[in-house]
Amino acid sequence: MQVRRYRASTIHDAVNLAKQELGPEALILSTRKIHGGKGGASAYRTQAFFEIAAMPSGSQEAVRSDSFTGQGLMDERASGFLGSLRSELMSIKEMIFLLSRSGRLMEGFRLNPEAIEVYGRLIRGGIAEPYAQLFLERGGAFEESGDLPSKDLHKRVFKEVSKVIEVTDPFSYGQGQVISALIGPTGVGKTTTIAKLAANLSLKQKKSVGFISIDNYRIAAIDHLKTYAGILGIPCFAAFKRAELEFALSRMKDKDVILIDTAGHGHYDLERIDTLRELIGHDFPIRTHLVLSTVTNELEMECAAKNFGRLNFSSYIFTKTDETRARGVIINQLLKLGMPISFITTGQRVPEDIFKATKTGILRLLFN
Ligand SMILES: Nc1nc2c(ncn2[C@@H]2O[C@H](COP(=O)(O)OP(=O)(O)O)[C@@H](O)[C@H]2O)c(=O)[nH]1
Ligand SMILES: [Mg+2]
Repeated sequence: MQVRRYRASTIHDAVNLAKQELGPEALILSTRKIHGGKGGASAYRTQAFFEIAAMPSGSQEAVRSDSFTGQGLMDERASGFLGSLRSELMSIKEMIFLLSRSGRLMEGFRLNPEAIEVYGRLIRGGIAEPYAQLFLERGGAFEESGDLPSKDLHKRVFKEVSKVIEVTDPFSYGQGQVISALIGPTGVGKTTTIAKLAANLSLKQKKSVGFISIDNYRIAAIDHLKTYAGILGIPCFAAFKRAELEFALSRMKDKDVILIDTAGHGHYDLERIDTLRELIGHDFPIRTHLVLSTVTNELEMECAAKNFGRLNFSSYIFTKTDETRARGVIINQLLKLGMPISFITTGQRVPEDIFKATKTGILRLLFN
């Protein structure tokens, strides 16, 4: 099958022409901007226009022989591009998706065709477009000399991603008792995460653990925590007021770790967030950790982080990573509001579906 070329004043129009003729799954082999004035189709003599090379999907063999004999239409860069296409098998649909988001990256993609594959992985992983571009640039993807094998480019770019990830272990602060409160919007998985943490701390690490619930707005919610407390043999106190919190803490001062479950607040409900701050934000040595679900809309996530910031949280816990492939929202959030990550949860099973945040663990979650 011959490689065909399509010209139009925009890339989208050229892609559409190819799609009409070769079908929706056609493969885009190369794209280039041609500046008007030097011949070419008369309609484009004075203006810049775009030219794409495309072929129907499933005809890679034919193209490979084209490039071996030198009779094909691809230049060196296009065949490099084809290499990345072979591994990714991008359909026109996917290319349109990438091109529509890439804007000025097109020039960079032509300089280094491998970059498009890496870019595709970042975008499909949920990393926002400007950040994907930032990571590519930091990884040297668009430098003329950066014609390194794709594997190296992946490595360099992922290394740049890993540089923005900061991790922390809330349960290794000094020698004394650790008191951790999980805060965050309703339904993100706070209570479930507390149960997972408690099971791992008490069963695996042999630490003594206590629970406090200050879920004072939904009275039934304490039952949820109490159920886990019963199963794990962990004491559980309810505390709605400062005196009750003081009492609970004094009763459990011999525990290695106290985990505090809090009411799920609407993150716009600043009044309730402030009530919680009044209760736990004073002289108690309580560290707060913000629980965010990775399936939450990103603007909402950002807003939740800002509003719960009133409680001076010291780490993020990201939940429900099993429910999305776009886990790059974690990186987007870190770039917007930098803060270390302590834990990631990966499902509903207690206690299995949780892991302590590490740079490699998070990279694996994002790109494997
Ligand atoms: N798929 C998935 N579901 C989770 C995860 N963590 C919690 N959940 C579920 O999310 C729902 C709300 O959890 P819950 O702990 O009650 O949230 P809370 O309101 O923040 O305390 C429950 O059905 C949990 O089983 C997770 O990592 N993955
Ligand atoms: Mg709860």
